[in-house]
Amino acid sequence: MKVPFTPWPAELAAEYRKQGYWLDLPLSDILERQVQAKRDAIAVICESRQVSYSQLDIWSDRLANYLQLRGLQSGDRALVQLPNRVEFYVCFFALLKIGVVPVNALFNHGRMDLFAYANQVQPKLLIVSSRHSLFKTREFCDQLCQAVPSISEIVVEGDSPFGVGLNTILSCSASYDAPSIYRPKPTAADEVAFFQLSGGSTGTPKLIPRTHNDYYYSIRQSVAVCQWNSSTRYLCALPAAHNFPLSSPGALGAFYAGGCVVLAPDPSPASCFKLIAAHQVNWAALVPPAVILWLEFAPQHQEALRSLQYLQVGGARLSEHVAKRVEPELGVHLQQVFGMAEGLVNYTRLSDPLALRLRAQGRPMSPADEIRVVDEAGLAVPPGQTGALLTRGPYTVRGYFAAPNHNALAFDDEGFYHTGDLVTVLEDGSLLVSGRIKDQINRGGEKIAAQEIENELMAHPQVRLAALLSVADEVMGEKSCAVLVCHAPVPKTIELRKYLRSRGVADFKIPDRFMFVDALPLTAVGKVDKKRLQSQLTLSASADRALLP
Ligand code: OOB
Repeated sequence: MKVPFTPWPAELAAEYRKQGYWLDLPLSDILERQVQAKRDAIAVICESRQVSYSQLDIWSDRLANYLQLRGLQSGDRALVQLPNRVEFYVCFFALLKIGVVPVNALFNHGRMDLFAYANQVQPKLLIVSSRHSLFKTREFCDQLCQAVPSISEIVVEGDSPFGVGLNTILSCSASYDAPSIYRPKPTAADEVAFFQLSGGSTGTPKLIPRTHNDYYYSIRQSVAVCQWNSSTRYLCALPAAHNFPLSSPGALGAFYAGGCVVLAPDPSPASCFKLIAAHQVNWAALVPPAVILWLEFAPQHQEALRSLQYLQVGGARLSEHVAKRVEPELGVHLQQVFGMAEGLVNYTRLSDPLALRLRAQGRPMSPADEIRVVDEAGLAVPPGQTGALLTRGPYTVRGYFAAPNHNALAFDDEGFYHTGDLVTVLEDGSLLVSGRIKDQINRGGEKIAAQEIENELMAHPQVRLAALLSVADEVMGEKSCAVLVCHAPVPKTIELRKYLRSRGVADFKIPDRFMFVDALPLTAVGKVDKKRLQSQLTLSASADRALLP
């Protein structure tokens, strides 16, 4: 059974093929072509393991065969949550090979997120890691299986008292090598390959169906723009499943170019600097808060960064003040990246003058990316003025998975995706990101949908009204602040945090601050007036006085 998605109009699809954007090749071709071209080259370095392209292929074949023997079929869905280890790519390619469509949850996602994804896609297969606190015992897994009865197969990375061990499958050559059992008819490239995760602004996280054709194009075009080749040694320190380190150009770009991916467990300088030195890394990608940590750490460790030539920064706005320090203090060339899991990715070009690379967040990577910047009435604003960014193109999706009501708001009649970002277009087409109209907090690149947390807070018996807002933070860029109207006795913040955790809210989504007020400003129709509240909060923060009357 095919996974449904909103297709591109037929005449545009034909045009994308004609222009060579869509090649009608499955994403698994990325691995296959390197197995042909340079099978013994190292594809991934993960701790002490140096894994060649052919090893990646053999392992993903074994897992594909195993899953096929267990009855998984093209069109079935999987929920995968793995840390930054080579097993992530093994699973990614194995599932591509048999056409099983995964949601790759980020490793810091919590119970609430996993339930929401599983409920939406009804997976047959769960691939998780016992390195995650939720999967050290079988308790949560049992709850998930009970709530989502479609789950029939559980594979666990790491030592585990439940499920089938991933390493057992990968090392079992006798059972799963013999002439590839799977070799299914290749998945059509205009079908869904996997789901990306939306940063979200609504109550339930939205899933983004990415097709082989559109995603493969975004990878090839990223590789071209960033001029990657087989000498590229890319440090993957951001969560491997995120669109930025996966495809911008990310690990898949490195594989496509025949380069090497060096996996770091996290982006801290303590984890990354020694890996950069040990493996002669020349490209890395970070979110702005990690850049600040690198800048602090660098003076005593300058030697470690000798091989690093390019540093990509994206996921959240990099302040010009921090941007200015990057090249002289880290000795690298800065590239800003403004992308989104829905598609559009903007890069500053390697040849852009420094002043532009410090100021702008890049320009669309494809000549076929269409950009509109509009005012509140939906009318185009002149260049140089700020407006809401809309986009469509050969790798920007036309709809979220199974979300017709939200799609009607997020995509217009002409298929433009309303990104929720406020931008200014410069003369050369570069974009400056100046703000946001979507109800989201961008906490150092990690996105929090305000409504999701407000709903959780309002489920607390003492909370009458809740609004989650963004507050400026020097390191994180933004942090979250919950403004609450409560019944007496007002709950303690420690209790509210505990309560949210007990409901499965991931740590990074727990409000950094709480404020208790008597009333919240309301709009004419009686909804919380978040715009007014946000400006009151911003004003009071800058004047450093009490928040609200
Ligand atoms: C990336 O993807 P998502 O889906 O986690 O988040 C997308 C949103 C954008 O709509 C924008 O609000 C924000 O994150 N954003 C930036 C930014 N890059 C992303 N805001 C300001 N400056 C930037 N450079 O975050 C993502 C996907 C692919 C590549 C890079 C980032």
